[in-house]
This record gives sequence, structure tokens and C-alpha cells, in this order.
Amino acid sequence: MGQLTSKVSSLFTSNNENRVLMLGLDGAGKTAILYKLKFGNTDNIIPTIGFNMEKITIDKTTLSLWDIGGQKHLWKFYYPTTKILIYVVDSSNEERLQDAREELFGLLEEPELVKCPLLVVANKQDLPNALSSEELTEKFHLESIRNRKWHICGTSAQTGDGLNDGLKWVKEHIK
Ligand code: G3D
Ligand code: MG
Repeated sequence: MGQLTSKVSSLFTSNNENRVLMLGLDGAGKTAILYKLKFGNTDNIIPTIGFNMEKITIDKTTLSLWDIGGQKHLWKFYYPTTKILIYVVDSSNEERLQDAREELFGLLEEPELVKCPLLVVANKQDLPNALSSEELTEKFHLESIRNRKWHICGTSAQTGDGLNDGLKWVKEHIK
């Protein structure tokens, strides 16, 4: 069983990629962001079973963006070699903010992610009731994060606003 687990794990692990892991509650917009960045639109999105991975090149740096579906018991297989963690939040869904915050701070405790800079993506800024990045920073108590570099950016996967700024931060903080 241990051997099998390590074989499965190795399928997801490669040392020479710039692995960027996108996590967040279902419906936050991870797949929409990936598709908008890669294909320029958010058509044909279906709920993610397993994962989507696309390579995106920015200023000659190629990032492997991994968008992981909701099967949380599998998330740990993607942690090794992850260089940057992106946590996507549906800024328009105030009811699920507490769940999102708890999930994010749980991830920050993961030993294999401890060295990863964190980009929080306040997505769905096109919706009228969306919290701004500043409001989300306060609600999530992001200022309490002291053990790593972090940044928040407001985005809309629908219009594309903010996505390039987010990617630039990722590129600047990948080692
Ligand atoms: P997930 O991959 O995090 O689970 P998805 O989330 O990318 O599948 O997005 C969930 C739903 O939110 C999709 O709508 C998607 O189009 C929508 N969405 C994602 N990002 C944005 C955004 O920035 N603005 C708006 N208005 N909608 C967004 P459906 O209708 O397919 O459920
Ligand atoms: Mg998805």
C-alpha cells in the first residue's frame, strides 16, 4: 500500500517544473481562471474531476498551473515540488468566506507548503456584491501571515481583469 501510494505520488511530482498549485473551495473560479489565461475565454467549463494543468509562459518563464478539483484527500500528492500556492476565493459569496479562510489557514500549516509564497486571488470582482481585496484582507486576517511572502489581487475570470498582475507576482516570486 505504501509502495503504491509513493508510485501514485510520483506521477504528480516533477522537480524541473515551476509548479503553481491553485486551490480553493469548489466554485471559486479556479478552472475559469486557468481557461481565461490559456484560451482567452471561460466557455466549456465543467466541474473539475481530478485536475487540469496548463503551461503558461510569462516573460520567458514557463509556469505549470495546476487546478485541482475538490477531492481533498488527493491534494497532498500535489504538494511536493510546489513553488507557489494560489488560493482562489469567490469574493461574492460571503456565506462561504469563513470556510474559505479555515481551508486557507489549514493549508498554511502543511509542512510541504511551508516555504511557498502565497497569492490570494479575490475572484469574481465583476459581480456587484464582491468584497474588494482590502475587505478580504481584513476578513481573512491576512496581515497575521508572517512566515512567508504573500500578496492579494482582485480578479475577474470573466473579464480577465487582474489576472496578469497576479501572474506577474507569481513569476517574480518563483525560485
Ligand atoms: P472551480 O474550478 O473553482 O470549482 P469554476 O470554479 O471555474 O468551475 O467556476 C464556478 C462558476 O463560477 C462557473 O459558473 C464560472 O463561470 C463562474 N465564475 C468563475 N470565475 C468568475 C468570475 O470572475 N466572475 C463571474 N461572474 N463568474 C465566475 P457556472 O455557471 O458554470 O457554475
Ligand atoms: Mg474547477
